Amino acid sequence: MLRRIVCSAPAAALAMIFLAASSAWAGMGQPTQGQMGLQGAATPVAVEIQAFYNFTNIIIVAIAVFVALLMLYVMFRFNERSNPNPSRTTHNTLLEVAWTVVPILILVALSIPSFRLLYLQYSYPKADLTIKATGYTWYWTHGYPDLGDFSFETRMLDDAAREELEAENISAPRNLAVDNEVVVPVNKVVNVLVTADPDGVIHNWTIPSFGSKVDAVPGRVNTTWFKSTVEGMFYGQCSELCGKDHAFMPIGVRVVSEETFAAWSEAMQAANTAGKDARGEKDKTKRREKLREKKELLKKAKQIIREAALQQTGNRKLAEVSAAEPQ
Ligand SMILES: [Cu+2]
Repeated sequence: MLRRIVCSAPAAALAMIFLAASSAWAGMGQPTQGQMGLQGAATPVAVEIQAFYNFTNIIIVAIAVFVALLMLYVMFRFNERSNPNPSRTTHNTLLEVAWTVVPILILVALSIPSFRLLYLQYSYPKADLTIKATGYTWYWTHGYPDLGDFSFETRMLDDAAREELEAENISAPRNLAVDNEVVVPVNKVVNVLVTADPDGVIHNWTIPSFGSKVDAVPGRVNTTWFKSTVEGMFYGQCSELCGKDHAFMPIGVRVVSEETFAAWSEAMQAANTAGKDARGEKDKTKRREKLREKKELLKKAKQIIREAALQQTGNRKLAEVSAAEPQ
C-alpha cells in the first residue's frame, strides 16, 4: 500500500507540473470554457510572466510532494507499532543547517527571475503611442493625448447589443464586450497612463494577455506599457473592488494593423476637430453642419473597426477549424 502511494506520487506530481505549465488550453484575450492556466500571452511582458509562473509552480509542486512523502514516511516508519522504542535524539547539526540553507537557496532561485521580470515591467521602452485610461463609477474613458487628445467612453454592452453583433458574426462575449474599444497598432509600444475620476474611487486597468494590471487612483497617474505582437481582441475587467458595478466595467483593446489604426485614428481626430469647431461656432447652421460632419466621421471610424473585427473573427474561425482538423 505504502509502496503504491509512494510510487504514484511522482507521477501525480509530474501530471500537475504539466497541467500548470500548459497554457495550450488557455484562450488568447479572453477566458475560455474549462481553461487551465493563464490566458495566452500577447506581449513580451506576458510571456515572461507566464515563464515565471510555470517555474514557480514547478518549485511549489516539488516542495509539496517532498513534504507529503516525508510525512507519509514518518507516519508509517515511526509509528508506535513499527517503532516501539523511540530514539531520544534532539539535535542534528547537518539536518538543521540543511533545512535553513535549502529554503534560502530556493528563495534566491525565485528572486532572480522575479527581479528580472519586475525590471522588464518598469523599464519603459520609448512609446510609439500613449493612451490615457480613466476609471469612473462605473465605466472607463480612454484618450489619445498625442493624437489631438480625442477620447471616448467605454461601457459594457447589454445582451441586446451583443446579440446584434453576434448576428453579424462579430464575437461579443458576455460581461466583456464594450461599445467603444481601445484601438492600438500591432507591434508598437503603447504607454498607458492610468488614473481615476478625482471624485471617484480606486479602479484597476487590466488586460491579462498583455500582463498589464495597474491601479487607477484618483489624483494620481500610474503607468504600464505593452507591445502586442498579435492582432485581435483583448479583454480585461476592472480588478479593484470599486463598488456596485465593479463587475460590469470591462476594458476591450483591439489590436489592428498599422494601416487600420492610421485610418481609424485619422477619422477620430477629424471628428474631434469638427466637434471643437462646432463648439466655437456662433452661426447655428454652420454649427449643425459641423456636428453632422462629426457624427459622420465617428460612424466612419466605427465602420473601420467593424470591418477589422469581422476580418479578425474570420481569421479566428479559420484558425480554429485548422486546429481542429486532424493532421
Ligand atoms: Cu472599477
